[in-house]
Amino acid sequence: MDLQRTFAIIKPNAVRNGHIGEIISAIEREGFTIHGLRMAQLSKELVRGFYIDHLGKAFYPNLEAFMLEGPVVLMALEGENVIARWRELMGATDPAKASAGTLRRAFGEDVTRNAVHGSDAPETAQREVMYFFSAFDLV
Ligand code: DAT
Ligand code: MG
Repeated sequence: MDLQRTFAIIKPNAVRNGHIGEIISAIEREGFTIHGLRMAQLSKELVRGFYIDHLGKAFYPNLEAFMLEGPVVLMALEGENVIARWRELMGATDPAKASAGTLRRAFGEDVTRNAVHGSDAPETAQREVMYFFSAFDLV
């Protein structure tokens, strides 16, 4: 038993293309509990702080511009081994390499515009949930 929490984002392309419902359906079908959820239009500062580990990388400017293109859906998810299972449901970072049936394969356009985010470890999950949600927002 390892009941975990993770942080997920439905990125601007998936929101704009009308895939919020399908992505949330996949989350519910998988049996994860949504304990925080809200929409936001991110700012440069918020994106920088969120992707702090990628700030100096060559792809960062494109990533930042993409994340500012439109509103996103922010979610805190809970479930058995949810960190790895949500990443499995998302698929590989590059949609072209993601397995059939994954969200990035279905809704991603390229490695930058890959439709969804998921934390990669318990420490980052904790940091990312607290970055966007106050305790008050979490049920
Ligand atoms: P993931 O989102 O699968 O955890 P990551 O943490 O390595 O991947 O990178 C964060 C985001 O940055 C990723 O979702 C899309 C973008 N990114 C990563 N590698 C990239 C690359 N080589 N070219 C363009 N964008 C990239
Ligand atoms: Mg990552």
